[in-house]
Amino acid sequence: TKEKKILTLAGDGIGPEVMEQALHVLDWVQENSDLSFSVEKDLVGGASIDANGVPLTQEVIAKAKAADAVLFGSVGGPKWDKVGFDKRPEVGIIGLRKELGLFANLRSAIVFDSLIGASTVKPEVIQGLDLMIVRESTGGVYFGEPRGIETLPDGTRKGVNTEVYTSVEIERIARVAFELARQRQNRVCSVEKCNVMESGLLWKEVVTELHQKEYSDVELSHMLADNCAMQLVRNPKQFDTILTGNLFGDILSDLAAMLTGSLGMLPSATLGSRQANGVIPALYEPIHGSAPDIAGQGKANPLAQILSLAMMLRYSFDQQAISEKVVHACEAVLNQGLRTPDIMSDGMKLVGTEDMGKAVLVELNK
Ligand code: NAD
Ligand code: K
Ligand code: MN
Repeated sequence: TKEKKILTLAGDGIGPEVMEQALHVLDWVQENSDLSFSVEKDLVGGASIDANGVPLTQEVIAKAKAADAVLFGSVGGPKWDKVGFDKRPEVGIIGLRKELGLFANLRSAIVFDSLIGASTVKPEVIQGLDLMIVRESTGGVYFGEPRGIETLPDGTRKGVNTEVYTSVEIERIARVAFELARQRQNRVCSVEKCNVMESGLLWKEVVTELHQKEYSDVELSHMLADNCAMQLVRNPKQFDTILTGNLFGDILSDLAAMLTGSLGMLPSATLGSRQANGVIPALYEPIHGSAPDIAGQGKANPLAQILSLAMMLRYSFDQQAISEKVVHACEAVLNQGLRTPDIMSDGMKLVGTEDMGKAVLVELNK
């Protein structure tokens, strides 16, 4: 099979520590399948500021565009707090999203049986949970015009933001959700507030039309965003794939993440539109940041980074079986009672980043 190009950008803080473990897993995948990868490593964020003076170089942008997928770590840290707003490490990830046109943010909430106690929600409500939120992330009220703060003639001040979605933006994100659902349980729940917002009305119309035209094999339902928030807490297992806009997706995906109770366990992906060469630009990263408070101590949880790699295998390279094998290996080490400090509980065995990564490899080799 054709060699796939992967660009890895580990970034700052715990980024390189957890990336190292993910790369061991990637080596294993290469040795134990007919897949072959060329892996290129480069700098982003604070690490790039230190080496190149900017958080994201043109060279890295070009490499990312030429890659089949980007595996990203995390950027940021107190060391770079004093650089200008437009030069801060976080521009590394924001710039990549913009340059690659990554408009679809995918966040999954998976609950592993052995970590059920880490959630504040009753075990029976979340046991076996596996849901995916597809959030539009380059449009909506965070970007709509007009925006700003103005002072009216009578001295009253007014803050304005505008929710804007075009049919083109809605259709392309809906497409991502439908395609994804086909690789999952084939169910999409589209979430808006069409009862009070015209943009929501258009959203529902466009999603319904696209569904009828091209995706009628997928089960589609609609839900108002406030009800969705309630349902996510009441009975999250009713959902497979949730499709929603930027604002509601921001809030609902944080809510869904906390159903699982552990930041160090959660992977994510951001995707763009299929290019002329057939490649869908994609960046995979853990949802957690660079965790400066524990960086350099060898105790970061590498599982979110490894699970981000599993997402890459599934959604960029269509390798469901190997992807599941990696997820199951992570599950198995948790079942053995191995825990990094962030997920530690009574009676479990405390391990560091390195040992957690090694244990995953031992499982994979079984
Ligand atoms: P954070 O996710 O880095 O850390 C929050 C808390 O969770 C910390 O106590 C940290 O120790 C812990 N934690 C996070 N990941 C962990 C892991 N894998 N294992 C064990 N514990 C873990 O969020 P923050 O503290 O708000 O931000 C720190 C820096 O990261 C900031 O500069 C922020 O801008 C950046 N950040 C970057 C990204 C990204 O690269 N996409 C995302 C979020 C935050
Ligand atoms: K990250
Ligand atoms: Mn948010």
